[in-house]
Amino acid sequence: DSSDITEIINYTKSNYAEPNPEYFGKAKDMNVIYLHLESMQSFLIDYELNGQQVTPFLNSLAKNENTMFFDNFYHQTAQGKTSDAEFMLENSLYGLPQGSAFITKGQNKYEAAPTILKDYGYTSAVFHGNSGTFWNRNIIYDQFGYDEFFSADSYDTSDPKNMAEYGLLDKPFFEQSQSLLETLPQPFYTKFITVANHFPFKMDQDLVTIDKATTGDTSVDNYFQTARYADEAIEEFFTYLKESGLYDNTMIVMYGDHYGISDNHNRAMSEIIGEEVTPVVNADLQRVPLLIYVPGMEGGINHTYAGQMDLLPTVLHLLGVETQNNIHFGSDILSADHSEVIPFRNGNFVSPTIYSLDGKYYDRKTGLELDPSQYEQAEKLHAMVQEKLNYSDKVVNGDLLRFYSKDGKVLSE
Ligand code: GP9
Ligand code: MN
Repeated sequence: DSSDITEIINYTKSNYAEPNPEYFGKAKDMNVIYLHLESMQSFLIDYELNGQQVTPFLNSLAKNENTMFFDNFYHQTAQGKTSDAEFMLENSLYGLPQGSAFITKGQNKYEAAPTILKDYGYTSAVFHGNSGTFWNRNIIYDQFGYDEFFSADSYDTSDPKNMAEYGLLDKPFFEQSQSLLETLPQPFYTKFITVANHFPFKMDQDLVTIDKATTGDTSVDNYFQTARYADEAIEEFFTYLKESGLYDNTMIVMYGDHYGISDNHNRAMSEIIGEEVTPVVNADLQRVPLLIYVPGMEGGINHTYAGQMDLLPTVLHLLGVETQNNIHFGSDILSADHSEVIPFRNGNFVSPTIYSLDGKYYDRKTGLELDPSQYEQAEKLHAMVQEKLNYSDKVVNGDLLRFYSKDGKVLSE
């Protein structure tokens, strides 16, 4: 009931991270474009396969002077996969331990990014070349406050050559999205969901521009071809953004949604990365790229530990939007108060010092099990992670945002 929300507000307020004055409002009034990079993992950045870069365009962006590249950014998804990633970045609430909140909590009340930004004059839209009912998107996007959802019906999907298993291939998708994007009044808040780099990473061999890997594990070997295709599609979209002028007044956020290669493929992955996939290495394989481009912002490589839960407060602060009254369980990555303990949905966590993985603690530096003298610190972090997940679950399971109003006051039933 509404007393629960008071407890939650006290919790999120005590975890609030003040914006960094150096970055607050750096993207004020700019458009926002999110590029949802299906199954893109961080190990691909600067990886060379047979002497060739797999993602040359993303690699160049990671070094772009106005782009910040976060190389310790973790996905925090569970069974809800893509939908969990979206759920977190729109709400800074955790997905559920089982199933997909998009499906089971599609009718909840939310205070999501599109709703927050409406007060700042933003129009919002999602672009995705798959059926609108997939992951229950057509229902939950309304609850998030999205003005438009351009799904498969808005695209020409008649040429089978243009189709991937989950909808329109990325190149025709971005190309056809241009005229749809131009219908939106500015400033806009938008998200483009790609699909070509999706398990099992099969692609028409006429479209590939890089050889497969040769581990003998088909999904791993194919992964490089679809990732390269996605990289080229993003580059084409950037070319359009530059030509249309949007590049000069748009913040572009690119994030990998979750792993592409599961731990069923550790044998082949150890061949790819040249080391054994230990528990700690496996945890680090859950890193996904995060790149934030803001015109005029000083970029660089940022090593801060962070996760998908942290995106919303980070993006809102860049837009100059205060969040101290919001119920967010992540924290602004650029803030001095940002928490570098990154929970996974199963209660595991990573941090710059200690990893907690399936009931064991590890020293991040050595990759070995933690010395018992440090258990106390680890237990503390463990309890903190559990508490955070529990509070977030309370909000989602109890539909508690019904009792929340945006000025931070509690509404009665
Ligand atoms: C489908 C796409 C894939 O529309 O977003 O979702 P996933 O299988 O990655 O969760
Ligand atoms: Mn996905």
